[in-house]
Amino acid sequence: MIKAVSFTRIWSNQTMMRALCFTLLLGIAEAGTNGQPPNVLFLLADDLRADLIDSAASSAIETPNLDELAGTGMTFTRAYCSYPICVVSRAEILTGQHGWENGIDGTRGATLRGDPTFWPEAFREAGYETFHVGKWHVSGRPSAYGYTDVAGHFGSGGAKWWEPGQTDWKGFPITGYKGWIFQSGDGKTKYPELGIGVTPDISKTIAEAAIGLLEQERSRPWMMHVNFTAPHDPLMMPPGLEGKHEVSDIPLPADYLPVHPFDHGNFDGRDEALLAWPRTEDAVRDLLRVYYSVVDDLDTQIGAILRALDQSGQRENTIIIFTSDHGMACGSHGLRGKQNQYEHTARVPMIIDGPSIEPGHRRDAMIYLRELFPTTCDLAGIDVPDSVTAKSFAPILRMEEEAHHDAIFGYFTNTQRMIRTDDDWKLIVYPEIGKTQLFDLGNDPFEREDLSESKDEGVKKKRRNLGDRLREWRRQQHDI
Ligand SMILES: [Ca+2]
Repeated sequence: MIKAVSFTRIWSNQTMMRALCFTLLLGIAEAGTNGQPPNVLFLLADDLRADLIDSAASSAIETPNLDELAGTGMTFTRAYCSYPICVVSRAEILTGQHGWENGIDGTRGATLRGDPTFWPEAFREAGYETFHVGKWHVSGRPSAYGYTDVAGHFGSGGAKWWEPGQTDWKGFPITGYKGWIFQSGDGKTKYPELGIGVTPDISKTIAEAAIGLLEQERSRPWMMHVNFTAPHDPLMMPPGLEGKHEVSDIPLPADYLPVHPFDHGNFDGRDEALLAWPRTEDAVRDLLRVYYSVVDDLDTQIGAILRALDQSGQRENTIIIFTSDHGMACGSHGLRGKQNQYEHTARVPMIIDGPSIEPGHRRDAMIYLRELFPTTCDLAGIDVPDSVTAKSFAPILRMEEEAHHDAIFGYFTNTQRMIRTDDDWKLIVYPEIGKTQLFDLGNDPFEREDLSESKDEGVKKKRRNLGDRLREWRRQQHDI
């Protein structure tokens, strides 16, 4: 238990100091159970496809702990990221703003614009303790974003910690998380003994850090962000799961293709280089075998965190959110990586459990990840900061409303723009190559048939309508 001990020690020293001098009175509405403000436990996966955790929609794997959470909470079947890479998506989550508002947008720049209030900052200002655990993938340190304490902080450790010869499960040189290590929140203390880069048991390490925090007595409400690295590459087989999935048992995705039919704007990207072209059936099955195993382990570790929350006696008064920063192709549409607008990547898993949330409901209201920030403020009775432009979907959680948006918009660099409408149609444009795709998601949920050249009058009208709406949105965003 060396890991748990070291994280607990880091945490304890910082928190004891703060507890001694902290006398802020809570200005929070009575939004939780017994008049107590609710805690917020935010569990964020990394590159996790939404279709893997939804047992009600016949998932390819079993995720008993997340299924249990879905049973007590609410599942959103049409939750979306705005921009399918880690940094931009996480910046949207933390600011409650679109990337073109906060400046971390992957198209026009990567410098934070304005002075937005960050998600944990809003809760800290309201009297919460706010914890960061796990992957840190925005600039600076968590303390600059409103986190009062850090445990199990996994971030870039600099060139010193890069070890040549590190490989993924297949023996290929790793290209992601080079030299990342666990460290203290201020980065001054490093823990290379816990592993350099992504390790086979990293989800367990992160979960243990979160559990260490949950086991602490505290007198104030808290928000905890637990950012896993799973199932981001490099994929490593978690201990004990080596034989769980056999390549021959893995079905190919319904949208499998050996090669994407055109350059969608990221053919030369790092993610696409992780799997040889063409993507053979066996290579995709083998990739999915280890990807599924990493998700199995993620589910187990989330189960451990939820058991610790149960044992702490705080479950009843905690809002629990499980989601991912975006999805992943893993062989779907001939792609390996994110950086695309298909459902397997743009859509994210989303389960929300908590006080006053009706158990076991599935909602098809269309929501964005960045809307979690104002939604949790709403649920906790905290004023939404002025800088937040995203719209709370708390009325959906409270069963007061059915619909939230009638269209969702996505983007990636200058190469992809997308609109997905409430009536299940999607238009993707690739401005730099003059290409358009149109999908009837109601009849073609796996986006296998591009209808953009259809002669059917109804379909042509749909294409014009979606094209007009997407252009109008782009004009509003000063994108064209
Ligand atoms: Ca990611």
